[in-house]
Amino acid sequence: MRTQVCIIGGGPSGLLLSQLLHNKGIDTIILERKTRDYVLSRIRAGVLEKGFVELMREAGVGKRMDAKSYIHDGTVIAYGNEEFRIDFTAHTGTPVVIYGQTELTRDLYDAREADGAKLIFNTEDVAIHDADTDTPYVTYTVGGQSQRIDCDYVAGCDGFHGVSRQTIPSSVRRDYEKLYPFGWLGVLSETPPVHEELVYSNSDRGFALCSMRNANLSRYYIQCPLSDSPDDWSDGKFWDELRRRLPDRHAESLITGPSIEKSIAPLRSFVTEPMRWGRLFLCGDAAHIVPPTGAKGLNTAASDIYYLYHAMVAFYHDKESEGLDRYSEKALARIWKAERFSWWMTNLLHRFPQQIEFDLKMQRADLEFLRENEAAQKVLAENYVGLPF
Ligand code: RFL
Ligand code: PHB
Repeated sequence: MRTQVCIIGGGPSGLLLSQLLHNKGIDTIILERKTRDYVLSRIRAGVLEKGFVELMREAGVGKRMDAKSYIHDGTVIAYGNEEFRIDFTAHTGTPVVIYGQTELTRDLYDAREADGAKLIFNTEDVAIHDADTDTPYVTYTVGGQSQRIDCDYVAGCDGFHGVSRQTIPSSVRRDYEKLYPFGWLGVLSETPPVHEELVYSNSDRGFALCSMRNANLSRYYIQCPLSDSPDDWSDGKFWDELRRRLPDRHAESLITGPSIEKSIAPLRSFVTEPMRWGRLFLCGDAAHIVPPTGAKGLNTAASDIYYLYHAMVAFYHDKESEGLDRYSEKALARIWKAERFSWWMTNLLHRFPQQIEFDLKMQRADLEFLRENEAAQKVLAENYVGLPF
């Protein structure tokens, strides 16, 4: 088989790139290790930046998102029993959009399938060959049969555990990583959200986040030890712990119900450089991970896709290769700023095992400064709604 761009990974990054390129007459094949249902069962992001929303619209897949999403003009930050609000729209003119990654991925699959896209599921042993030459190709196995795809370019959109990043020789690649000494236990429940906006809470017992997908679907998270498993947390134990980590007024109005999903995610900051090796381009989680505290993961994937899509269109339509040559540099410049913001939000809001009294005083001073200082709130708002592409 032959295609112009072989895309490894059928998550949001791979699907969005494929859809955008297809609209510009550029042919792609997507190889996905799992099934569509499996990809759609992963509950992940919920907050979209304007840039992501605009890219979905540009891809022609914004209709359901525009009808079903919620606009949030601000967020609540709590510490102990105190709370304050940061008004994104007042500070930046831009709100954020609440629309689940599951829904967005479903929209992209529906659009790709309606266009007859070449989407190959259950692929095994995917390997990228000769990416540093002009004739790269990808091999894989499906249903016991070995296959080969020749292509102009490979887009590595296969997430943190994929093969694309590993294809870049260690003599070329440099990884930067920070692991945090806790995870997030997430619960999805068919209950009305405790508040109309997200609540990020720093409590003595650890971090908690109240988020949502719609008027009757709530998403809650609490910081937990990495050694915990979801089985250690009955629904009752989770709700009790969440209540204890929220200001009284939210704890009292929290409506609980059975969980419909419960999982633990470790927290990590990670960046690999460069994001391009020859004809291989890394996008999204394949190249970088942020701790979810700033809601940046999926949104950083969107800026990668934006740069790569425009670079590929310039190359195929106008024989202009500068965008491809500068892809890694441009993508990384934005990524590092999102890394900084996510790291800062994580430090501001979590309890760390090694924290001494002094560190706690610093955290509290940081929160009080943010509460009182308009300029500090503006900085948070600008980062939260997304820096320009
Ligand atoms: P994905 O979604 O991991 O998709 C990669 C796909 O590649 C496939 N794959 C392979 N396919 C073929 N061959 C191989 N060898 C392969 N290896 C892997 C996988 O099966 C998968 O389908 O990466 P992508 O597309 O780059 O998307 C990234 C986002 O999923 C991720 O950044 C966000 O979910 C992060 N994130 C959040 N981001 C936000 O912007 N806002 C949020 O509010 C937000 N909340 C979150 C989050 C992530 C979380 N977890 C669980 C890590 C909340 C949580 C709890
Ligand atoms: C979510 O709704 O899943 C969510 C929202 C905000 C975050 C992280 C996750 O910072």
